[in-house]
Amino acid sequence: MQKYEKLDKIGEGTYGTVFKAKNRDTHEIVALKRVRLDDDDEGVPSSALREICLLKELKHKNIVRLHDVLHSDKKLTIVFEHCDQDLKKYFDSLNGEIDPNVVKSFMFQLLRGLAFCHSKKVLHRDLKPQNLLINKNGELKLADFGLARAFGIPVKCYSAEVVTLWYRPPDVLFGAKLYSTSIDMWSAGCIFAELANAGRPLFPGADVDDQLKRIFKLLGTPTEETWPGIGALPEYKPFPLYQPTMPLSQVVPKLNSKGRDLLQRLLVCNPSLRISADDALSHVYFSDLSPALKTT
Ligand code: Z3R
Repeated sequence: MQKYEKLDKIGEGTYGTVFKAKNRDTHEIVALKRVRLDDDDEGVPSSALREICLLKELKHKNIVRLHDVLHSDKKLTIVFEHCDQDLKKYFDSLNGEIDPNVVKSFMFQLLRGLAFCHSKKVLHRDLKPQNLLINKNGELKLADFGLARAFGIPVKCYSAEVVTLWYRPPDVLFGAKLYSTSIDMWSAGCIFAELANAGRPLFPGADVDDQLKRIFKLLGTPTEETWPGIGALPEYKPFPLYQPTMPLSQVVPKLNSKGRDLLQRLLVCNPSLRISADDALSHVYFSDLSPALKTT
């Protein structure tokens, strides 16, 4: 830890506090994430350490680089690339307006980061605006990839803040334990709608029941016909049979019809029918994205 000079606190994540810091030798600015585990006295499980070390190899322009893992005195600090701000803070600066080209660019970069990690069989499992980081030059990077598998997703953050349910798909809300890449695609859909609405969350549920009710009221309640096996999920309970009500044109009025089509393919209750990150990147919504952005 002598290697880094701690500067200001930049965030409170699910697993611990994030600080801006400077490498004393290279003067490089980094983000230090001090991970606190439920059972601090037990030290860091070796399985978690192995998982985290594997994440050092996950190198992509849309993934926040994991530079180093510091483990001493049973404490764990992860050294990440530093970015200017997170998407949550960016939303707060918007005053309710966002350029549709920025929505498209951020969404493309989010999907490109997801496609890369999914191709390596790494899931995020807790995507939300707070772990999407952006730089002044318009780059977007996904933070905390793979940490959920290493540490699990707690009910409460270490700071006693409740972990948000807003980006969780219905299969996970019904207790599905066999996670697949489709979990991140649902979260990407929720974030897409939130981007298009300049930071207004799509499904701001207060608890699991309220979360599912908000989803089904918009998309219609799934049945054994639309989602075979739904009734066998560990925490399944029946809901009123809502019919899809509002057209998406009223939910995301600023998003064009191509964007709404992509959103519709992300927000599919049956996880096996949700679009993949690779297919989403080829969607016609992105056909007019500036070629410079597609290659950077
Ligand atoms: C890695 C992991 C989590 C975070 C990292 C890097 N950087 C973060 S959170 C961050 C957050 C801000 S600036 C940098 S904020 O000022 O917008 N809250």
